[in-house]
Amino acid sequence: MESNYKLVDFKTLGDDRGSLIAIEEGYNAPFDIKRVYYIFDTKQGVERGFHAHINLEQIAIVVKGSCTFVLDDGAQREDIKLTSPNQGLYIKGLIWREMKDFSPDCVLVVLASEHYDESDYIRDYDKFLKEVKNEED
Ligand code: T46
Repeated sequence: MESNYKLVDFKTLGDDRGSLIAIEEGYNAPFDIKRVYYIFDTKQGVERGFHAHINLEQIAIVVKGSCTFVLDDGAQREDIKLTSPNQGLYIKGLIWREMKDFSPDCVLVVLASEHYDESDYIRDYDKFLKEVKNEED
């Protein structure tokens, strides 16, 4: 089965003035981008997330600093540390996510395929496991 998350590399454009990365829907973003949000000034020791989404597709990019995503597909958990604006973490559907180890300067930008909709969130881990099982049956 194809994984519901993967790291994607972005081509760095630039010249002697510095670097630039462009993300365009249908090119290096595999969905229509309806929403952009960013997380910054995260206090030391804070952990965020602790939910899954039913349908949402997202690309998370650390444009400055670093943080770690813990991704859980209901069978396995994996830590993915994001440290570079050249890489994005693509996540779709039923993946439980937690974010931790934010550096004080971390700016985490997220591109999303849908407008904000609280009904797309599963914030209870047991409910998430049940949804994964339903999807498999
Ligand atoms: C995700 C991870 C990576 C809005 O009003 N609009 C928005 O677009 C978002 C993303 C959040 N909110 C409100 C909802 C909450 O009252 O902002 C507050 C904080 O959101 P939340 O606690 O869901 O933040 P995180 O960091 O736990 O999760 C966020 C995204 O919500 C989520 O989709 O995948 O980042």
